[in-house]
Amino acid sequence: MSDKAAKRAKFEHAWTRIRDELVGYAAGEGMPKEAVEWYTKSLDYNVPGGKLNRGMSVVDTAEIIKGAKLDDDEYYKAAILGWGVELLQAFFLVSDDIMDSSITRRGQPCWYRAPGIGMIAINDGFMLESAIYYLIKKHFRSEPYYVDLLEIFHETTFQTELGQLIDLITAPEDSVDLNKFSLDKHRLIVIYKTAYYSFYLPVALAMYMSRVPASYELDGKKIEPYKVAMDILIPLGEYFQIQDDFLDFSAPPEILGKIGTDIVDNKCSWCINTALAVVTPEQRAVLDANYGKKNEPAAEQRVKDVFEAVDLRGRYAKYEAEVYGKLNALIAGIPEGPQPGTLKRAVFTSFLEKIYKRTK
Ligand code: DMA
Ligand code: MG
Ligand code: MG
Ligand code: MG
Repeated sequence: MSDKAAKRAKFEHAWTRIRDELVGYAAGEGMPKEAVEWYTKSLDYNVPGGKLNRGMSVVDTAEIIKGAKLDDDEYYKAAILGWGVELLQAFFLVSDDIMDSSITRRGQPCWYRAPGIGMIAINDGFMLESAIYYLIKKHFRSEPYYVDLLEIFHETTFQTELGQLIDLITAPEDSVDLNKFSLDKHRLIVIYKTAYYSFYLPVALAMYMSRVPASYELDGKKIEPYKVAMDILIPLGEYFQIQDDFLDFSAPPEILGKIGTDIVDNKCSWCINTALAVVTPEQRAVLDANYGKKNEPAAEQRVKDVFEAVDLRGRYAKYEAEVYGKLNALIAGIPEGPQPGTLKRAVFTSFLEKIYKRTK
């Protein structure tokens, strides 16, 4: 087994324990067998099947900050926070797929489309979120940073929901107006809907757990490590969502695990914004007439043809090479010393390497 596969297996093993704690709670409350089985099925279906970048970044960050292997207790604590991020993600995805009318996720039907589920999926989403706070209370209640954990989960949840709101109201179902899109609007949407919870949250959780203080001195300079982390993780998250937008258009669903819906859903995505900046008047007319059209596969195909004609793939490759250089330069500028318990550049390079040139 490769090092990477072993790490993933260890993290997945922690999930079986966490899942049993959650199911045990529902059973211990005297819930009927059917309810316990329903919750178990929802947890199994929605939480563990993804790439686990977010969750494993909590463990990786804690280890990098410590500068040594985590002991068993430290590992399990970091894994609980990591799976907390994955639970939050599962909650967002279950609801996102309903709101985006998506078909598949992680190579299987979206939860609300799975047999016998339907709109009960909304409550299942809430129960995925509530699991986070059950776990944190159980395992971190007596830690001095308990309130920090609660606050960061709550704040990033609120930020993500604001992001989802602007994502959705910028994409009305019944009125397509491409003049309303811009890369500035896109940046605001993706920072709120993706960057805070996917990038800042995992790293900040590991920093709290590792007792990284709000500020410290390095070579006579005052460092505010949470701010330093935010300043690099937000652009990293923006890059990640641009990848998501590009893959929505370009990736084969059998590799991506989901069928793209951005064109049909009238989304203010990186693809449409990038195309709008370079199209001819004729191509623009095609986009105006065919973007955001439901149940019209031919219309979606015409939009895709324009995306190909303006070489969106080449433009994306150029963007990715450039942003990779810029992010590495930003990371190189992060002040770091040898002291354990302080921020290290490897936290960010490790995260960047997880996503660079991803195809799913
Ligand atoms: C993802 O936006 C944001 C959240 C908070 C789930 P999206 O709809 O582009 O995600 P996906 O492409 O995975 O449906
Ligand atoms: Mg979606
Ligand atoms: Mg969405
Ligand atoms: Mg997407």
